[in-house]
Amino acid sequence: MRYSRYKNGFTLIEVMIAVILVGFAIASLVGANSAFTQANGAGTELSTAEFLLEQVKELAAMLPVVDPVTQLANFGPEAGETLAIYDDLDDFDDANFSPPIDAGRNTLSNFASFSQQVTVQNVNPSDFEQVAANHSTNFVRITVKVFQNSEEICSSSWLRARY
Ligand SMILES: [Ca+2]
Ligand SMILES: [Ca+2]
Repeated sequence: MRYSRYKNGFTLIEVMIAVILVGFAIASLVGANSAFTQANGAGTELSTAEFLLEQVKELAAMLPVVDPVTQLANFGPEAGETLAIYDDLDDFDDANFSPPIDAGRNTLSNFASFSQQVTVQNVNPSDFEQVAANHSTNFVRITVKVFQNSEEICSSSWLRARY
């Protein structure tokens, strides 16, 4: 019979080839797994940085563009204002929060290796790329950069208009 050789199972060579193939498969899975773990580590830093960026965005979204009392008289924090009572966007110009803060202005000591840097600039209404003198236009650009150990991890810029 032509197929009689196969009736008693696999030959030694076939078994050895199968063992080697399974070995290769396991080796490549182990390699892939450690690559995933590394990518995950970098992903955690990025998602933490993005979370910290969102906190500043949320906080900024609740504030008017200029101070409700002094209006255009002053760019930056008004006399006596500290983070706890900052009440307009330009109060946050040049602010650097290290450790970072959340949208409720609480210090996030758990993320002490991160910091948030905020810049607030007026921009030209006909060309938002062009920075204008403080309070000279109705548009401001807020830029937030999140650093980890002085390395920039992520940043975001957006515009607000004063009505
Ligand atoms: Ca203010
Ligand atoms: Ca102000």
